[in-house]
Amino acid sequence: MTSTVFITGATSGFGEACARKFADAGWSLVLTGRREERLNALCAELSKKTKVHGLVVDVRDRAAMESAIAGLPTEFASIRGLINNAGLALGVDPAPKCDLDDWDTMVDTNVKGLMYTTRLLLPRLIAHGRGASIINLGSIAGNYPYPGSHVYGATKAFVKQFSLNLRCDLIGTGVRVTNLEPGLCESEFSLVRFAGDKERYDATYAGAEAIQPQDIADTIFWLMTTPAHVNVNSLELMPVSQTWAGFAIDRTRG
Ligand code: NDP
Ligand code: 8X3
Repeated sequence: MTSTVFITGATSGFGEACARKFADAGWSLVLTGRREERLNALCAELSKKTKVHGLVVDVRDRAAMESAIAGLPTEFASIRGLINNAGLALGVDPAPKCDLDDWDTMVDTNVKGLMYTTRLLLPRLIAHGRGASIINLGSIAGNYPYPGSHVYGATKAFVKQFSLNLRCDLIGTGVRVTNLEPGLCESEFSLVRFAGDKERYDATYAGAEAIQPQDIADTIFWLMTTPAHVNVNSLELMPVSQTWAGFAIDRTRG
């Protein structure tokens, strides 16, 4: 039987690269995103290679997620892989300058959206059993603090602990869970974070040889196709150019 992968946030970046990668490998796809035009164009393109079902849905909308998943056509009903990828960062200002609406949006998307998708698909993943996988898009921001990360990093720390905790509850089901923790990757992520500021976007990646969405898609494909008895709990990736900057010290105190 053909395997089906459910990818949230397939309209750009990692999600889109994953859709292409899994389509090339002959998997069936359920693709989600809010931008209807982009999603439809991708579905139309990939349906020349494999079976594709597009869902224009906002992961923050619990009722819409419930009905989209409940209404999956029979041929897409059995899910072997879930890529919980939809997510975003908004801003890098220090916490006292932040807009609470932005914080709400990050929590609603990165935490609650991921939570809804996971819970709604768990019965299908468990029914698939051995060989099924959940790949959650965490981040280095969930592992290390940096200025301006505040709520974004905290949402990714949630993703890390949720992933580990899920493993406990999925014992005996055969369903695997991985928290994938990338560092600097080139995608629209930074355009969204910098509210469309292309100059800041360009400066972020200049000379850094950042990880590309294709690198992430290759990694996720590998994670989902490792032998069924192997679970990669966490996997942190950085471009070679990226390391740590050390601790900050306030020297105005004496
Ligand atoms: P992109 O901005 O390129 O893609 C984000 C995707 O998420 C889009 O398809 C977007 O689709 C979707 N999305 C955002 N909000 C919602 C929502 N409310 N409902 C449904 N879909 C939504 O970013 P990346 O591909 O780089 O990021 C993917 C994931 O990887 C994110 O979780 C991010 O935090 C994480 N990550 C990114 C890193 C990076 O440096 N790029 C590093 C580490 C982790 P649409 O707007 O159409 O809804
Ligand atoms: C995205 C990576 O370093 O911008 O999660 O937080 S970082």
